[in-house]
Amino acid sequence: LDMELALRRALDNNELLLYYQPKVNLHSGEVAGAEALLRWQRPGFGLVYPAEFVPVLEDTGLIVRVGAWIVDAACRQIGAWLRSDVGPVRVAVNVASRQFVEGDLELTVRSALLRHDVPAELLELELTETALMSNTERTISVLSSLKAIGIKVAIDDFGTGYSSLAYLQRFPIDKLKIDIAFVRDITTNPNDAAIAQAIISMAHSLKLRVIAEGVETRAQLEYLRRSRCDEIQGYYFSRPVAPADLAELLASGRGLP
Ligand code: G
Ligand code: G
Ligand code: MN
Ligand code: NA
Repeated sequence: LDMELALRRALDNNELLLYYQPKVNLHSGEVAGAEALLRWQRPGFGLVYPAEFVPVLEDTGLIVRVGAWIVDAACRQIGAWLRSDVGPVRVAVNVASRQFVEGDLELTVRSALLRHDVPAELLELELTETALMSNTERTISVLSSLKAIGIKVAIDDFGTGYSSLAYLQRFPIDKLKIDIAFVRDITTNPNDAAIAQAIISMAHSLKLRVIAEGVETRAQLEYLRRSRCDEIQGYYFSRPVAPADLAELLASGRGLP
């Protein structure tokens, strides 16, 4: 309850902020965009990570208001970069199931793009398989409208839910994000490697792009590159960083060695 009250205040007091973790294209070695990740600068507690409070946001329904703030903050950042030396950066935002059902996600996204004068192509939404499956009709309808204006859609934590790729094909999606669970031991566990490779090849057959998350080592990266994975994200290249640090990284032109 304390946490819920504190979170209600957090939004009004500007205590929430977004960090950005770069995604790298495995074919070109260049930064392909970034994922926005929520942080809470909680007075007296320091920087608090989402594992500690996103579940509370979801359980209380606060995620709908906070989620709208996240979309707006991400678009504001995209716009600021776009009109600076940094240039266009595609940013992925995590969206929770309740945002599709209780909030007007389509209006939220459209107004944020308009307000910050940002092309839809620079915004990507990440949603989990579970979110996709929990309110199928409503979710498909919202995603279709957003896709029609140019928004990209990725399925997060892929492989941990219960959807088949054949079923997923019915949804307007562009990309699959292989869950960290299959990446962690990809070079040592043949089962994980087989699952990752199956996801990559089936995704490509369905004309979807594939990104692997949680890449921490050169060996994992090379394995994924040999498996024709399109992008990676993980501590090996960069942790999630503050906006100024991402801008600096982009300005340096740093890519994969
Ligand atoms: O940044 P970190 O690795 O601690 O994130 C942990 C979890 O919190 C991830 O599953 C991530 O999807 C979730 N998360 C982070 N930022 C957001 C956000 O902006 N919205 C939602 N719904 N979840 C988020
Ligand atoms: O939205 P999603 O569940 O994909 O959130 C990504 C989460 O994974 C974030 O909490 C982020 O901090 C975390 N993460 C990103 N890269 C790595 C990594 O290389 N290793 C580990 N263990 N976690 C990572
Ligand atoms: Mn994500
Ligand atoms: Na994920």
